[in-house]
Amino acid sequence: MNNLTEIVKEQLEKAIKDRGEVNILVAGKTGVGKSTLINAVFQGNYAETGQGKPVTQNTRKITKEDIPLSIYDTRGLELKEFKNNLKEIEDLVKELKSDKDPKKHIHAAWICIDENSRRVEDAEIELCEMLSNHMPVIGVITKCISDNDFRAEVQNILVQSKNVVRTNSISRILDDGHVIQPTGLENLVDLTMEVIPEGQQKAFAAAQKISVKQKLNKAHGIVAASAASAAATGAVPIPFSDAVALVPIQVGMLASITAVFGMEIKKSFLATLVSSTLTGAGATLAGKTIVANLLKFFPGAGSVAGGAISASTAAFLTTAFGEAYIGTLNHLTKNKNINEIGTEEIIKEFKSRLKIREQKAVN
Ligand SMILES: Nc1nc2c(ncn2[C@@H]2O[C@H](COP(=O)(O)OP(=O)(O)O)[C@@H](O)[C@H]2O)c(=O)[nH]1
Ligand SMILES: [Mg+2]
Repeated sequence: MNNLTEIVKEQLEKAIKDRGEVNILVAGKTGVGKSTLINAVFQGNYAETGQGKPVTQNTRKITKEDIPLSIYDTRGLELKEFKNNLKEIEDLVKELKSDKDPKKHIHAAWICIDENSRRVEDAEIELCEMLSNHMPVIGVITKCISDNDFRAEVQNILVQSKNVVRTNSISRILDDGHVIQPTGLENLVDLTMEVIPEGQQKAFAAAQKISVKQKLNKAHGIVAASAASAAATGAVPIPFSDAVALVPIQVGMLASITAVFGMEIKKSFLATLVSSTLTGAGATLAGKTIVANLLKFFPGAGSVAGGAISASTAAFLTTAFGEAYIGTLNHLTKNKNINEIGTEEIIKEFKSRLKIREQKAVN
């Protein structure tokens, strides 16, 4: 298959599938700050996208197009009939868990408790006990101002929880003029990443907007895996004419990095990115052009003998190409939301990073 359009389409589908999906249950009394927390942590204003789909009397499933996350928003813990409510939640959790596809399971739960209440309710204790039989549970103290040992108390009471995190989702000015900044959100993201299954981690890294570090971690992993595939292609030196085999690897790598950064990826964007750096214009790919382009960007790459590149050179070129792309997205997301960055801007930055390397190596 030598057609770039087809390669892009196929690799894009693969990248999205490989990123997977993650489902988080967020529970707590009405008013504790669940919606505010969800909006502070995740891309896409989940809590503002209407009501979501009711799945039990007090639980709604909220999804957003292009974001690989579903939130199960659970209310009604303050009601007298909370035991019924708990039973409904457990039935739902068990039903989802019985699905063979791990994408359907709920992968972690956040039980939210308002710090100002200074109290853990029976409903929250029972919910934690029940949920922890099915998934990792994290206690989230919301609207935090001063701890006064409340965190330790919650940790003692919610014994089955993996951890208890103090958070504040929005900045707020107190009566005395003191400003309380958002806190604890990165900690919550890091701890959640630790407890969810490996297969959900890329989706979680993509969906959250708090930690660039988590996105970078996953992106570097993608580059390493792609470099290994490139090396495998060249177990014996790859003749230039066969270097076309590297294109799906490179395209897949760029698609996966884009996906893990949580950016909407369009076919046209990827095709332009690849053709303007790697393959040149034209639908038919030539191995010679690809190698020439890669070597132009990374002239110190290694052995190129007899019209072939070695496995380690293929791996090196793939790593360098991928890392330049990670650097591009990392740089551009410093001042802008990922989905506000234009295609031209990304291509310009990516090319300039490749050029910088080219010049460095020459001088
Ligand atoms: N200061 C502060 N206020 C918050 C925080 N989270 C929520 N709130 C406020 O508490 C109220 C209820 O929040 P909401 O997210 O709707 O609660 P939910 O019913 O649990 O979804 C709103 O007025 C929020 O602005 C927080 O972390 N800090
Ligand atoms: Mg709400």
